[in-house]
Amino acid sequence: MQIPTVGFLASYARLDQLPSYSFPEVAFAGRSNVGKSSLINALVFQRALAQVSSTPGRTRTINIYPVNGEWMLVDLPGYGYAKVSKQQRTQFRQLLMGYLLERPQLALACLLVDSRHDPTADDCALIEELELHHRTYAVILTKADALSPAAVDERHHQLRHLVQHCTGCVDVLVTSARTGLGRTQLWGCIRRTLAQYHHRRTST
Ligand SMILES: Nc1nc2c(ncn2[C@@H]2O[C@H](COP(=O)(O)OP(=O)(O)OP(=O)(O)O)[C@@H](O)[C@H]2O)c(=O)[nH]1
Ligand SMILES: [Mg+2]
Repeated sequence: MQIPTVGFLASYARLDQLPSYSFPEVAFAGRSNVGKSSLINALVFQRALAQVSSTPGRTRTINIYPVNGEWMLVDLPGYGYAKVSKQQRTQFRQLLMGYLLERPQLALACLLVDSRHDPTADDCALIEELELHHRTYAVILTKADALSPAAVDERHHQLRHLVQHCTGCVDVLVTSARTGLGRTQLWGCIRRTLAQYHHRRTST
């Protein structure tokens, strides 16, 4: 695979600060500590493009990374982190949901779910919201290296079953940022979705 050219555009703490270009965006969302920033780094073969931390709640802004001058990778703040104030949690949630449900440039939302655990109530609520808003999304299981292949298969089956009637879900993928598992499949999913996004825009 050709190594992509990736940069850093900026971090945004407010929705009204986001740029209004015509580049499509692929965003990584999911509960705090699920591995969003790590998977972004693995996807583009970088060690420290997006900040990774063992402390949950690390990513607090919307961070945008241009890829090959063609599209934007977007790292989002995580949800479900208990150790922030109620006011901060509401703020993060408004930023996240405002972005995921209303951003016109969003071509694909990658919803990351920890393969070691059942999807949380927040994960399921987000899937419902994405469906209601007719967004295109993929469910991405993370940290598959931490489980046996049989347990990963079981979780994969569970998540495919969960979204079997969802019209906006284009894929359910198994990944590990640590081993690179699923990277090729994730690239395939992104390429297909971007092609469809361009097709939709030029045919309307
Ligand atoms: N075993 C394993 N651990 C991982 C993997 N990906 C991430 N981690 C670990 O999970 C922790 C959180 O990773 P991050 O990438 O910072 O997670 P995040 O979702 O961006 O977290 P927030 O920004 O806090 O929402 C770190 O300790 C990572 O080393 C993986 O594929 N396998
Ligand atoms: Mg992060």
